[in-house]
Amino acid sequence: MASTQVRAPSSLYYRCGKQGYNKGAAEASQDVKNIEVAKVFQDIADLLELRGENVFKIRAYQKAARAIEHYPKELNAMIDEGEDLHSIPGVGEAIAKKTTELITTGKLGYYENLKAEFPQGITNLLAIPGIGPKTANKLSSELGISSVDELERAINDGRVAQLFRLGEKTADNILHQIQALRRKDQRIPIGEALPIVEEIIVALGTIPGVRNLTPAGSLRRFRETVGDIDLMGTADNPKDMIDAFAALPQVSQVLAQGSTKASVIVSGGLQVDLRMVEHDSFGSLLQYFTGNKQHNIALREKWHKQGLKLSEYGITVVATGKLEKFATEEEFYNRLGLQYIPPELREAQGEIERAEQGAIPKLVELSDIKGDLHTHTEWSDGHDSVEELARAAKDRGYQYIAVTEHSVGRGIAHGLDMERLREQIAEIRAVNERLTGIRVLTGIEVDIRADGSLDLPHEILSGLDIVIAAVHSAMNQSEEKMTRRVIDAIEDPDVDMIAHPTCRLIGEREPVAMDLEAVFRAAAKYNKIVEINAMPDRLDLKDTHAFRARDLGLKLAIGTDSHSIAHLGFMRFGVGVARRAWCEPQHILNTLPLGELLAVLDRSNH
Ligand code: DGT
Ligand code: CA
Ligand code: CA
Repeated sequence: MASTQVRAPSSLYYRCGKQGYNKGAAEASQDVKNIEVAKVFQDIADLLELRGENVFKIRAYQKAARAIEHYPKELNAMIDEGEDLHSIPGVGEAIAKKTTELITTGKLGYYENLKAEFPQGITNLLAIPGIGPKTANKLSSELGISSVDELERAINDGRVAQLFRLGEKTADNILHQIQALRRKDQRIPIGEALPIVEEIIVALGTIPGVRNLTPAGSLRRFRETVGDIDLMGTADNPKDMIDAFAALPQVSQVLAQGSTKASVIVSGGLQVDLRMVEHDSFGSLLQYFTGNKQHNIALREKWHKQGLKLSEYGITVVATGKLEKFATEEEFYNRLGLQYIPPELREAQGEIERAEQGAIPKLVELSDIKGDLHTHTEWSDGHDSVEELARAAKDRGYQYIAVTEHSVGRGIAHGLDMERLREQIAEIRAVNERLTGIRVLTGIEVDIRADGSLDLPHEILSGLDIVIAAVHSAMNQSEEKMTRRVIDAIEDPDVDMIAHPTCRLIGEREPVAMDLEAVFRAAAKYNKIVEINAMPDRLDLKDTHAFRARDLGLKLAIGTDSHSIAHLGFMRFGVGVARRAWCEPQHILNTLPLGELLAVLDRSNH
């Protein structure tokens, strides 16, 4: 596929641009991912809307698309295992049938026929966030645009601006979204990359004589997206490892293969580089390839002046030519008179100076986390029951978990109104009576309406253990309006925490226009918590924002926004963001034990 297409919905392989890699059609039947199925149903909904179809029919496809996109298990695996797709909420008879056709044949007849009714390429335009059927139709019929590239050209030469009433602004906004999509095309969110590399590590870990398999590079530093995966390891016989690596079933193309290193492309188009050294040199290797580049260059230049040469093999004393090897990174940093620097801090942002002073803090770790403050269950758009979630939280060693469904407000699937929230509170009480060793907190993720008011009244909010407020609609408001809107929520005495403050979706939706500094100052003034949302496609606050929030002394909490028990595992991505923001346990509220947490949440103390 040409890199000129942005998430071309007519194709199932939307992230192949960078390597120019394309799967053979014969593979399609085994490997249609949930996100790709969701895309097809979203397209169908868009095309039906374009055709002016009945709104319930359109909604059914939208709902199915959302449910499938967030479903914790791959549908192709479910079909292979003979599992019933009806068990997925929002998937009825007709959709299950279409899904099966799509996954087993790689094509959906209904979709192909529907597309044939419209100008070619219109779904390419609909795939751009912010372009609805009306706009797409106009661009297609009046300007003859059928691809993202053509659209970009038409924006740049002013034709798009001429077409719309709010010309310049609309055109600018579209361009912005195109650029965001392009970026996503080239970098993979960490949430997708980490499971891929973990699978590879498990597969290679069974080979005799292998040790130290560790991802390096941006993945180890927990950057929110990665350009490729750098995998390091040591082995008694490196050649065996390299051969096994190149022969993995995940590998679709071998780019290079030598005796100690190899580069491959795995399904989805991601490049993985493996490097092997001898056991006693692992520390230097890992340090060198963890980066980032600026961190390494700064170290190298500083110690070069002191007569040491740093490389992936070790440290050479220039005067004698002697190479010192390091089995661990700790020994490597200590040899330079430095405190160990955690990978998340290696961004050339002053960490080397701090390490010289012995002033690197002890960063928060996953094991410090005592509970999750942001989750959904089957009561709204989640997948599991309150009790299942509570048991899973207990299994993770948590002391508490807050159930925070969406409120009923517009645009959110199955939001709770007062009455259903009351029913849920009763169920949570019952679960708390049945279970020991875990406390389920009552809560809500209440919608902040466009005018800044909350979607549920004080009457019900005041009785909850935790009230999270968040924006889910009218995201195109002006900076001034959006800032005011969120600060209104912060000022509301019922609100404890602001969730995913910027509303961005990595590579898909730009952050809302908002004066984050003003929001932070309001949160500080009213002593409100700001979330680091750990969902890997959100990571919101992001690292630099969380750094600033911590600096301002704000209370931060890491929430997974889980929609199933599997998502509780997202916590590590939030911890990664917090570590990149130099957070220690004391900066993260949900490192507190239950009693202390409840004291902080007690609104009579605010
Ligand atoms: P990415 O893959 O774009 O997400 O970012 P990284 O940081 O993983 O970069 P990558 O894969 O190009 O290289 C991995 C690490 O190897 C990088 O963080 C530092 C090290 N490295 C790469 N090139 C150089 C270089 O020219 N000099 C030095 N000192 N280190 C380098
Ligand atoms: Ca990399
Ligand atoms: Ca690399």
